[in-house]
Amino acid sequence: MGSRASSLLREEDIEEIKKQTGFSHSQITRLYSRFHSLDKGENGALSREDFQRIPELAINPLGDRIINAFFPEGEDQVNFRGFMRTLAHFRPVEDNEKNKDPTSGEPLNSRTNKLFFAFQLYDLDRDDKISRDELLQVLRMMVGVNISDEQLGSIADRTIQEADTNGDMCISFSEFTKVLEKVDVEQKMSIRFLH
Ligand SMILES: [Ca+2]
Ligand SMILES: [Ca+2]
Repeated sequence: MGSRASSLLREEDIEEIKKQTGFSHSQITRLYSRFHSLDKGENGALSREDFQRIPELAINPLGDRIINAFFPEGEDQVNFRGFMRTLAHFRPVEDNEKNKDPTSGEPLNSRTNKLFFAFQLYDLDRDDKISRDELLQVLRMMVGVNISDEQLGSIADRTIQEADTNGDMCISFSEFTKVLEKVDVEQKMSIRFLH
């Protein structure tokens, strides 16, 4: 099983994914076997149902939103490269990356990219703003049923009031960034991948 999976991944593909995502060679081959075992259709791509079999996502209140983030707009399949690009946002920032050559481009796991990933979980219509309604939807998913609509509404209003500096009653990405200025996003949005 394992050898069959890794034989489908060519050495040059691994090198390219390594460059693009910062994952190590062994992480890529390990994630490839995971990808392969989730790929029930055995067509080299994952569907939404394939993702729903990942227990960590099945129990996450934002699981569906996170699953959505793996799919390019309008598509219902994601290949291994796309899978790895999305996962790369959750790669912890290693010490040796902190003073990297700035000309090599912004890595997918940078603070800004992690924040933008989180922002997009809210911005369902992708108009680059979080509206009150979009915020409410996420709040409702996170808090469950033990809180009234009225209470949720006032949490949403307060959050927007605090974040909204240009007075359009929506939260832009820069307003979002400002609110989370003091939050350790790098640490909160990281998953430990085995080396
Ligand atoms: Ca929006
Ligand atoms: Ca605003």
